[in-house]
Amino acid sequence: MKRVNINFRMMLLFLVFISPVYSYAAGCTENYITNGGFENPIVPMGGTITKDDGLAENQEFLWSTNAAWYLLTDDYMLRTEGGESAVPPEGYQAFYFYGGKVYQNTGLTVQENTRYVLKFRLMVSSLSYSNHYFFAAFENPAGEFMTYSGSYLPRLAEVYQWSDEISFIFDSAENPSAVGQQLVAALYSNAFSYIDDVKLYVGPSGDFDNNCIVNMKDVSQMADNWLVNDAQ
Ligand SMILES: [Ca+2]
Ligand SMILES: [Ca+2]
Repeated sequence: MKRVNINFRMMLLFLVFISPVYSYAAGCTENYITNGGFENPIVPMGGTITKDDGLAENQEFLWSTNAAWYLLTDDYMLRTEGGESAVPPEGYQAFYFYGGKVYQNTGLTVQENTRYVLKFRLMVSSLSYSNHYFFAAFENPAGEFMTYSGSYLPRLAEVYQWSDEISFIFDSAENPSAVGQQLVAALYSNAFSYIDDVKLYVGPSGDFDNNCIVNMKDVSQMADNWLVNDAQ
């Protein structure tokens, strides 16, 4: 919450006090990522499909008709459980890539005062290079960032161990210039990275506890973060 600024705090207070219950009509439970578990196309159990197996003819491509992901990467592989790696946290398959980005056009247009929460699980096979990074971004179709995270790699204590669910949050109230643009969710890495269980949820600005309603509980959570961060 370090990037929460004064204007955003005031906007949240306005939402809470002027309209006592600000709920989000679209609901917060719909997942806007397609094939976020990388279960399509199906890989024979114990096997892999690699770049050399003809998944793609070009470096950048639509992975398959129903798979929804686009890749811009040096190397990648769709893999199942087994081998030296940990069991995927969702389903049987996970995705591995090295260098570049994996991204999906969500089909959403950024709305005013809306909160976009991208969730995913991450695993790496090496932590030995200090210049390795893995970060998430929301961007437009031209690849221009609306916002991006810091690297998540420092959080990972061990190799071949899936992270807990990571949440990357973009609140359009903090970047009004993004409103009206198509929303692309992207994951960038130059490490040997495995990802699985990618999801995107949409809710109202300031809904810190993700219950789809902005009320005093969110204000108190914001205040807690405010005090913690301002004390650092
Ligand atoms: Ca999976
Ligand atoms: Ca809430």
